[in-house]
Amino acid sequence: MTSRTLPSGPVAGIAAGVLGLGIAELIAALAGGASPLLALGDRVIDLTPRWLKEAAVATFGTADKPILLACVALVTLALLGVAGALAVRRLALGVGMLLVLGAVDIAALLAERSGNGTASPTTGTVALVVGLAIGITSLVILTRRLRKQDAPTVATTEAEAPDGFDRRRFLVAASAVTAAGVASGVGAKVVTARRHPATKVAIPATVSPAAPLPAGAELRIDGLTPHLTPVDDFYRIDIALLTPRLDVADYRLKIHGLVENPVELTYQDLLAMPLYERRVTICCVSNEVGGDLIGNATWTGVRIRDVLKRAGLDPDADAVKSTGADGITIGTPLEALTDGRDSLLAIAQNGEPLTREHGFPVRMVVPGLYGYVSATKWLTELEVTRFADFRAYWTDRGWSAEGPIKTACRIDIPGQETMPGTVTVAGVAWAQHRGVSKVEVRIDDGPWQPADLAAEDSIDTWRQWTYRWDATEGEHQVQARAFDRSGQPQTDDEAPPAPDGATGYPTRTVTVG
Ligand SMILES: Nc1nc2c(c(=O)[nH]1)N[C@H]1C(S)=C(S)[C@@H](COP(=O)(O)O)O[C@H]1N2
Ligand SMILES: [Mo]
Repeated sequence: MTSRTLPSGPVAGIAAGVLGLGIAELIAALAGGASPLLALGDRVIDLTPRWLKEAAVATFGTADKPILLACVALVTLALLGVAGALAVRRLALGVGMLLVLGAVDIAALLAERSGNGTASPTTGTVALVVGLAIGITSLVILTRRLRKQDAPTVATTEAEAPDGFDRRRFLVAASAVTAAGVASGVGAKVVTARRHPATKVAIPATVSPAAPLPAGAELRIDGLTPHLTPVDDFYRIDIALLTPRLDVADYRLKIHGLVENPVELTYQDLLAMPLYERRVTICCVSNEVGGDLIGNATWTGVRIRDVLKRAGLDPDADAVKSTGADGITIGTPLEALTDGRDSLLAIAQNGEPLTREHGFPVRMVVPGLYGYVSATKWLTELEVTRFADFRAYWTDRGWSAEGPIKTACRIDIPGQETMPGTVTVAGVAWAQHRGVSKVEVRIDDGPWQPADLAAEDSIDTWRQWTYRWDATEGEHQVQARAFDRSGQPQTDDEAPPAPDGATGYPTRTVTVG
């Protein structure tokens, strides 16, 4: 579309809207308010039906959030264009539409949870109202010459434009307004990043370092998942677009509920307790068979049982309901936190303080349980309670209250094509807190053959495996299955992730030639 045929009404609407939103974002960022755009995105996530969410995650993986934001932005731009077109016909219609869009965003902002350390929804709302006023003013000015005095004629192209309309001047003005809006938006991003620099904290020495990695636990095969997952490659699952930004200076962890004496711990209090370092593989319940929503890291932190002991447990309790600053609630069996496994309030991942994405400053890590029932990030509260007395974020949405990780494995190599001859089949297998005792491979529904296992790191981590396959030309099906230490193989029942974890053999169709 050339500048000649660009319809002026929509151009004016989009320019005015971008300016208003940009200013709103900038004021919100400067004043510590919640972002109007992210609030809208969060409401869309909340209102999205579960089947659509699952389809989005299945299709886009962890890119689902940026794609969602892009969709929200596109729809918003389209609606702004409509508002501009309406404003040319009748100003009141265009302004009315902007007011409706603003009202929707205000509703989204007010529904935003203002947890410990997250930006204020009220301040975000004030910022949006200012932005809205500026947007409406810009719309009035930009479309002024496009409206005929008394005839509600459509005047969208130069030929139809009313007298006194200078298209070149209009486009210059619209571009300047849009540019100012974009600049404000970029400014908002910069301000937010500056305001919350990655907090520097030093992790004290641990009383119990992780055991050295056994020789032979890391097979170093090209294409095989490394035993330790770098933090930057670690999968991420968040319910919210607004990643909480907590400050260690005013961080408080409340431990209350069925306890003898409620406790409140600061970050310094936690650092002063004995720190343990352990390698634990955590996994998402949404992980499909063969999926990559799983990662292994060295976690450093305080044992949850030590913290609970400080508060003193009521014998009636059977669960801990934890809360994250993003508003999530997670229910964990008390037993998994006290039975002797190394359940941690982690403050570091792979030797570095947690990143904001992975729960800075404190998160839970519980060997053997899916993340949605155990791995609370941005942890602010532990309420000792009973499963009968509460529901958590995901159980409210149909997922099981308890989520032990199911024995499973993944085939990393070969890919879908390979050369004939000896081919290395390799992958990882996991059965957290039970341990992997065996992996088997079969080709084209033939007999199961034992794979070679890497040395075992611990029963709480995954284990690499390899198998040498004499591949002949043609299309073949490669399958694998893992066994836990009790000798129990993973099930071949094919089940989707909901409600308590996917099952079935990972299968790769390989073309050899
Ligand atoms: N506060 C908070 N904690 C959370 C979540 C979340 O959305 N908010 N997601 C959970 C889920 S479903 C999983 S699988 C793990 C993922 O942790 P990661 O993002 O560090 O990999 O965190 C869990 N803890
Ligand atoms: Mo998850």
